[in-house]
Amino acid sequence: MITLYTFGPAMGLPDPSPFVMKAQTLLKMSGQPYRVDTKGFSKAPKGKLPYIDDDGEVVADSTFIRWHLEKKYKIDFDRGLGAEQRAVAWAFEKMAEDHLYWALMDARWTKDANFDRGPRAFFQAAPAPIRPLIANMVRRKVRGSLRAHGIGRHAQNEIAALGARSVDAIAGFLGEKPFFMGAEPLGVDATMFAFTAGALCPLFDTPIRSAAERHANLKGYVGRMMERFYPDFGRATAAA
Ligand SMILES: N[C@@H](CCC(=O)N[C@@H](CS)C(=O)NCC(=O)O)C(=O)O
Repeated sequence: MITLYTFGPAMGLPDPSPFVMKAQTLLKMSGQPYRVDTKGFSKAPKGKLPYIDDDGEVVADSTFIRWHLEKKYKIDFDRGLGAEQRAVAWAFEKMAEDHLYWALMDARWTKDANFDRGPRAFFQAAPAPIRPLIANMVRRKVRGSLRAHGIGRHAQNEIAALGARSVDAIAGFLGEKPFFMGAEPLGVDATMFAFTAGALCPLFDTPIRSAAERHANLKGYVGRMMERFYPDFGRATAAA
């Protein structure tokens, strides 16, 4: 049985991490049985979630999880795509993961009001007297990562403009198609869904969210993916 290590539902999303949502959606697409464990962060082999334990074989990183599922269970998450479409799918995934992700991190972690509405809750388990210290320490670490990436050297409005441009690109390529590459969801949809849902997250006040909300096709797409892969969660969130 596969165990997927996650943060657990938060911020109105199946998981606050788009990488965890991507891995979980890939597992759902694979049809393999799996269970979720929200207590594995401290043992994460690369210091990040997600990772899986597949009968003793530990695989860290959402892309390596995908490759593991493809190899071990003979799944082609790109089935039906030609070389050009596979290249487009890969390029969009990496745009979301290595570019849009950082713009979303900047919006969630460096803007005080957004931090208070979202990430601050991660520190609830820490003892009250040191909670603000830990939260500030982790925020400093995130700022350091943003600077090391490079995007953190820009002004907040410049970062948001870059993120919004990626959201526009996702909306432009999706167009009127039901899923990213056509009529049926493929591996790239796990990523596009996760990051688009993150961009649309109503908790956060950000120009990236405003950019995403201007695209009706993105909202429809997230709704379709939610209905297909997280029907109970989607309905419960809509009711709330
Ligand atoms: N390349 C990794 C990225 C995973 C990642 O960045 N996870 C974040 C959550 S979104 C994390 O665990 N961060 C904790 C940390 O950096 O301390 C993947 O595809 O799985």
